[in-house]
Amino acid sequence: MKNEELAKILFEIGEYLELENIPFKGRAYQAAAISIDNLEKDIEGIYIEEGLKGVEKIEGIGKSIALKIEEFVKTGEVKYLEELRKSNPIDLKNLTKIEGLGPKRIYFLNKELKIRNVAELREAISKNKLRELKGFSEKSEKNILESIAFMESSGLRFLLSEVKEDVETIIERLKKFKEVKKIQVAGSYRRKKETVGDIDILIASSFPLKIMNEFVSMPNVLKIWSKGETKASVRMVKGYDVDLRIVDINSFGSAMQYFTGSKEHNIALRKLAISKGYKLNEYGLFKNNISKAGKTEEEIYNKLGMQYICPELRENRGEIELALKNKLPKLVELSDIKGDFHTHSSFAGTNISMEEIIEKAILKGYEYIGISDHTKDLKIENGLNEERLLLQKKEIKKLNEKYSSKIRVFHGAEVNILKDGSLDIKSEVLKELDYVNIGIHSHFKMSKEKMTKRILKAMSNPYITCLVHPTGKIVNKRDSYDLDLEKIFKFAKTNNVLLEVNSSERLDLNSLNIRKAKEMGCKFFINTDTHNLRQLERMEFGVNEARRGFAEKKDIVNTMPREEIEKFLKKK
Ligand code: DGT
Ligand code: CA
Ligand code: CA
Repeated sequence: MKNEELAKILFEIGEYLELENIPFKGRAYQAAAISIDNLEKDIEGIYIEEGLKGVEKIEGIGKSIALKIEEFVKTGEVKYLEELRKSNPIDLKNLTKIEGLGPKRIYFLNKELKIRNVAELREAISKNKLRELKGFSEKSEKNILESIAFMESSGLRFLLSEVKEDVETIIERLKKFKEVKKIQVAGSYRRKKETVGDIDILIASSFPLKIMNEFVSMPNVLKIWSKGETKASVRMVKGYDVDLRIVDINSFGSAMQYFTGSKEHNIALRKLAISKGYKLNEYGLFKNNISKAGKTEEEIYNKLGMQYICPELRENRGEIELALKNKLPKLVELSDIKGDFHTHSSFAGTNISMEEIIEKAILKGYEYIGISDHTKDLKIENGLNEERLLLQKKEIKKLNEKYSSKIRVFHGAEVNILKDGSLDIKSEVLKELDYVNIGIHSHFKMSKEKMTKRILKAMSNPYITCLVHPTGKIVNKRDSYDLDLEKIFKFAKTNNVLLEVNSSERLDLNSLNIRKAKEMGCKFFINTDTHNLRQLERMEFGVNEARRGFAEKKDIVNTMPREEIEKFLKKK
């Protein structure tokens, strides 16, 4: 039922209207919100059966609010709220999240101290300004600060790699109960987004009570936000939330479809369903109130006359149109990857020997592995100079003899792009390597023009194989440098320089850039940037990004079999 979601929207509209000092209208929206929240019937059902007239019959709902409800049922959103949010300088959405602050007090703070957002509120408190106001005290200042801190910590998004193990443990644990018929993770986690806000778990069961109890008493639950018959939400010790929903097995597919999102994908899909005479919601796909599909996601997409869309593509970025035309790309898979071209050995700065890297790569079933230590400008990593690179070449030759029947070892390096775009290793030595990665590790702040020129100059060296972590971004830590990526992609295409999809917390290139580069004809390495043996396992996170970027096997060079890639690298 969408009643709850609609009630929230109406309530927020009411809050804005109160804030704009139109209390009468504001209260009308809030009364409507309460009325919708208390409704026993599904508002969508009422609208579909009885139209606008039926909606107007609901207590407290007049013509103008009924029209908003109609818009919501049809499109999943109410534009009026977006307009209010945009036109109003006060960040009500975030300010009302603070404990003890409702619209009235926020309005008061805005009038007295011109506070518009959380940052300005914190600033005012730091100057002890709130305690001077009627209804506020030193104590309430302290409470507000605490609440802001909490809110900000919960506003953090987590890398998929940070939560993956925990999520798998939770699933394993809940799976054991015989009452659980099906269990799956939905939401952004299933779409394999680079970061997730919270984790959404879906269970099919006819005995929700028992499962709810088990869920909220799992180890590492810090706080229980809510626990109902079919819905619960908890905060885990690490700081993220897990939402659980229990549904009927017959609508498990439609619930998965709905809760996998993204919201944008769902809104577009629902519109499409309506245009074909269906109604789509988390309970199923209906025609004239008769269920036509819902047990599996596949049957829903098929009934709508389209290919199944895998979760990674569900962002409403053209995937629906492609699926309707039967033209979705066949995305690259983790099992397509035959080697890794970004690993750091103890020959330079790490604790893992080349042998260890090679043996782990053999265990993973790779056909080849590249060793790419840092070069001399990177002193903290004990970067290699020309002489030591040549020494390493001899070592790798021996290793290739030792492991020849099992794997091919490629000798590379991660060469620094210096401030002026030159490289810190001479071309005569670069020529001796099997491949050359280049990347930026210093002087991040430069004008867009200079930075672009710097990278293009480095890429123009004829021995370069791949530009690694092209934008310099690190998720949750550092923004990308100012850069004309289109120029870089164009140059990469014409000069046969690969672009890296780095699987570490950099996730660079990210999905949007991968897609753009692919459309411009670029090819990629997906690499792990391994500094310890465990990190050799993080290839999947780069593959996720590539998939979200519509990349296919043919776009990713390290899916080539050994002989083919040997030829490819020789050409350089
Ligand atoms: P997150 O948690 O911020 O990383 O992102 P999601 O996509 O996991 O979002 P979440 O956890 O708020 O909701 C899970 C899914 O439920 C979402 O992807 C789609 C569906 N959903 C949630 N709210 C709405 C909504 O207002 N309208 C529609 N159509 N779907 C929604
Ligand atoms: Ca989520
Ligand atoms: Ca959620």
